[in-house]
Amino acid sequence: MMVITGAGISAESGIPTFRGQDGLWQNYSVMDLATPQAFAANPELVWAFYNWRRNLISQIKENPAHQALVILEESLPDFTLVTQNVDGLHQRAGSKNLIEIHGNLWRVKCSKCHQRYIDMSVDMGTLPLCKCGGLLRPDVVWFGENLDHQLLQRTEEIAQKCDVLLVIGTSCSVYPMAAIPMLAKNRGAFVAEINIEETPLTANIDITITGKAGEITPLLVK
Ligand code: BV8
Ligand code: ZN
Repeated sequence: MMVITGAGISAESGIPTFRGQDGLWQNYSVMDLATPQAFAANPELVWAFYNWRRNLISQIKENPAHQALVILEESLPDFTLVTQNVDGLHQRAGSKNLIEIHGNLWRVKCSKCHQRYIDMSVDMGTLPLCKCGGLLRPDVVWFGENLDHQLLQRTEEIAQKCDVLLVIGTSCSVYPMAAIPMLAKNRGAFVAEINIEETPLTANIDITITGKAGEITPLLVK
């Protein structure tokens, strides 16, 4: 079994989605902030955005959907969870076989020596520096940046061999991840989605369960 999750699975924890009406941050679009160009032009603004998210996530809890996926993983012989989220909630809930395909905002990497490490501070200041003096950045995949090649390859392999794929809380609008569900479908997987609204997948997959991830996922797992 393979599960793919997006921002919708964290919505009931209180983290705004990227495309919801609540939007993510004041009147900036993530597309303006989650890019290497934005970071080069205005690192303080981009760090203010990520510190705002760190602060928000540190105050909220993972929800029944995250927890249900941990139970599902424990009850199946072969289970992989691929998340597009960078909030770290799946890890916090206890998911083990987890691929964080777009990185994790609790990990930072140095623009100079490329060292990566976890830093759980809720506010890293406007221009956090590495021990080597280089400017630190969130270790997430920004728009226009390539995904980690190994992780993407592993994700494609699993999509091609899984029997069942469950897609939860993603608008399937960000590539290359958006193409993964149909890759599984075209290789014979049974594909289901849980979402509060239709997505580009809805017309092409086996089952769409319309509802909130925090309510549906635990029922499905039971
Ligand atoms: C790449 C980390 C090669 C950052 C993220 C033009 C120029 C440059 C690139 C492009 C371009 N045109 C297209 C591209 C490619 C681009 C892309 O796909 N753009 C889209 C917008 C068209 N992709 C990339 O740039 C990727 N890299 O392609 O490299 C390359 C190199 C150079 C030039 C070109 C290509 C990198 C993509 C990764 C970006 N990083 N995150 C951070 O988060 O800080 S993506 C970020 O947005 C999230 O991680 C997530 O993946 C995505 C949001 O998607 P969702 O998770 O689906 O969330 P969304 O809000 O959209 O939807 C929520 C869903 O939940 C909805 O369906 C809603 O109905 C549902 N929902 C809500 N509540 C609930 C619910 N469901 C259930 N229960 C609920 N309660
Ligand atoms: Zn460094």
